[in-house]
Amino acid sequence: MSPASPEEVRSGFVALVGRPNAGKSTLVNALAGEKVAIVSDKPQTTRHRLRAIIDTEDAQVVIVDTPGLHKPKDALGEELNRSALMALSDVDVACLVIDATQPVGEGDKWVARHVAAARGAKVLVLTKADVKSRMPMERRIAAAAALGDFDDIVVLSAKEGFNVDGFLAVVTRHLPLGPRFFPRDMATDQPLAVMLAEFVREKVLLSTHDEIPHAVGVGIEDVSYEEKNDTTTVVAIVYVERESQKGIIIGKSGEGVHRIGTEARRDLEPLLGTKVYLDLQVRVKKDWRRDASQIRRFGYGEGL
Ligand SMILES: Nc1nc2c(ncn2[C@@H]2O[C@H](COP(=O)(O)OP(=O)(O)OP(=O)(O)O)[C@@H](O)[C@H]2O)c(=O)[nH]1
Ligand SMILES: [Mg+2]
Repeated sequence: MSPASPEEVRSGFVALVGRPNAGKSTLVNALAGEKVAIVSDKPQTTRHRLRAIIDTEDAQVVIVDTPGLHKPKDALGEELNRSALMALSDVDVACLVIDATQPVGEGDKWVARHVAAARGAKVLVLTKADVKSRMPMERRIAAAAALGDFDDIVVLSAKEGFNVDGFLAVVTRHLPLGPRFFPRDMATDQPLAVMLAEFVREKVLLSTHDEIPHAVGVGIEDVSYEEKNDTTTVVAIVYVERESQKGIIIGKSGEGVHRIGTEARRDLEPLLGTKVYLDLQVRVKKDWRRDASQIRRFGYGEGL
């Protein structure tokens, strides 16, 4: 192979696909070295495709995070799956991300078939290697490896940072030589308003249970900066599907929404680099998850 010219680096796109909760977004953040994707213990946390750009001296790896593939129950679920599968259509490397703590199931087989049909190299990634399990790791690897024909298999823990660099080295090897696709200092392709909305939604996910996390959509209504006190005012609307859900989020004497606001501000301030005043309102938008135009308005799935 001829040596790279100064402008040429290993560059290309690497998609992470897998079942909900496998640890895709946690891996994206570990690779980026900063928070670009939201993470929670609730399935279907990620609702749109997003790119994190990992730039080094001799490579630019664009990691594509996707919504977890699952059996859809509504228009939102269908849109999330569509967006994840579309991400596979034109990447240099397709990674099947499996939670090593869970038995391999029918859902994984279904995802694996889509990965097999992708054009690029195929990498199997077993995450959560830090979690102790009665089944030895060799058997867990063997069960996952039977899902397809993989160019490489990587075992890692995004939470502990174990073998995250190893993963990056493996996928980089599969990328062609070429120009960088993005500016070198760009961490993600997500617009600021999307990140603000997602960071707020993460805090709602972390503080709610049962059906509520899935019923929540967040929109940013206004962002304005005031130099005098170096403060950005963010007006965010948390939408739910029912009055009862609204009450639960707001909580007794507004405690719930207050806590969400405090936690969200902690993430928004480093993102904006200013103090933040967060005006958080909760509104009902009945059955929005069945309304394709509303799903698009939130920017979920393929977005606007
Ligand atoms: N112990 C451990 N937990 C992890 C690891 N990676 C992710 N998790 C946890 O697994 C849960 C799901 O992580 P996410 O990164 O949101 O999973 P995801 O695959 O992006 O999920 P969706 O967006 O719903 O498809 C969270 O509670 C994470 O903290 C890991 O390496 N070790
Ligand atoms: Mg995710």
